[in-house]
Amino acid sequence: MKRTELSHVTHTARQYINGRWQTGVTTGSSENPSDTSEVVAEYARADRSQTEAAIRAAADAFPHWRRTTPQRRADVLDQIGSEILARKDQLGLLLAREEGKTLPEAIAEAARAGHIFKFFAGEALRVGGESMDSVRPDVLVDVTREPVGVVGLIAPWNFPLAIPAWKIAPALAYGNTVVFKPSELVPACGWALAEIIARATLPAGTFNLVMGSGREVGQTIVESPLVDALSFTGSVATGERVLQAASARRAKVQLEMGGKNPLVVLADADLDRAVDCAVQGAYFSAGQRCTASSRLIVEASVHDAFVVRLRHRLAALHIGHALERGVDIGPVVNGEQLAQNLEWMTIARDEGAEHVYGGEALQRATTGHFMSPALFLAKPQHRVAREEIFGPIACVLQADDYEHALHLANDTPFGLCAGICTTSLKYAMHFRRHAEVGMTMVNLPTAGIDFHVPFGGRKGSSYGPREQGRYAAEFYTSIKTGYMMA
Ligand code: UN1
Repeated sequence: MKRTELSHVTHTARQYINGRWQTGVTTGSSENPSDTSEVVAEYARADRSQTEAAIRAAADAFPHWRRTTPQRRADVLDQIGSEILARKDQLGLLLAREEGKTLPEAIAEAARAGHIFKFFAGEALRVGGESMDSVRPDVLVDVTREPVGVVGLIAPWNFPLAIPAWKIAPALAYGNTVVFKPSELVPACGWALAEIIARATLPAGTFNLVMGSGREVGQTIVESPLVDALSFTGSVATGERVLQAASARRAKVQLEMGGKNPLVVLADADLDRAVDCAVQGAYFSAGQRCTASSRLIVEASVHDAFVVRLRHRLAALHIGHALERGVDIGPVVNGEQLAQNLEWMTIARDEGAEHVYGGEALQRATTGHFMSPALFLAKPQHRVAREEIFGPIACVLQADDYEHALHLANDTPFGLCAGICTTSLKYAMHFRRHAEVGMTMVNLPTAGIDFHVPFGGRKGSSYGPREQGRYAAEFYTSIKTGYMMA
């Protein structure tokens, strides 16, 4: 294992409020899920009043930031993007230590965050509108976009750089001011991002970082009348609460929540490719992605061959310390998640799903939350085939034919993404049209998406306008229609 000095350092992560680094009311710590003896960060935790101070700072900064020129906003975002890209190895190392993603995956995520800032630097210069003739004589009509105001951004732990980036970058690009709360499991990643943003010399209050519990910090952001828009990525249960609170006070809201994404494998698929898609989509990042393919829906005639090959591939995967070279899957994020995953193993067995492989807690040289990837043969009504697990556990459902596979794919309360492996253009095209999801993938894993196109789902997975790409403007701006006598 390659060990550098940086791979052991404990960071002191402070909050960034109104242009100043601040300690919190309490402190917390984050640990390395690959080696729980290692403290990654001691971080400042806010209470309600410190969170309110950050919100007020953002509200005070808004009138100025909204009037900055697109060039100024583009320069700021470009600078942030450049610094992230220049430091992607270091940021990736921090991410791998704090979240447990393998180092190559973590570095790729850091790079993704940099590219997102660069993309929105360009978008800041391209905020356009429409102009048209009125239905009345001699009247002009135009449609313009304006920033929404203060946006509260609540991010999860599983993409601790990319998801904050795809919320913060468009928020700033379109002239909003930000209160950002990272997950308590990954405060150092949130702080590292904030440090880079702080160096871009934004006016005080334009960007604020507050850390702490969802119950105190998150709830204060969600309920504050000064927060005009809320973007949340996380669990369905929390998302529901955010939605209730936001709609009660009519704040604009965007939610990205769970998934139980299908990967359909048809009889005519390139089976090696299909197994690759399943391994990558279901198990990489320890299955801790809302885009994970946790339901593998396989046509009967290739079912057994697919399961044999997949089982073989799973047995060959290396599970271990996220910084170790050659490791395919790191630990799961914490002890609670591991216990929950192991509980799912019991649930699946008890309800009659057939256990094919894995699902054991693993011992390694360091004490970490390691588990082997698990595979079940399930029935559509099994909980293991219906509920989001957020771990390296997937199940195979057998389908009689394409129509049955499509029916199974859509038979879920979720609708984030859906994949199909086939060599038939007819089925690929039909699936793209009829899958009840926000994103479809043909002969590709369901997880691992591009940063410059819309991201989001339907049904129970998402609420509100899409994130990412040019569509991010729908959430981060408000439309104004202007009429003028010519
Ligand atoms: C990806 O699959 O590349 O929480 C991104 C998640 C998603 C992001 C997935 N919001 O897993």
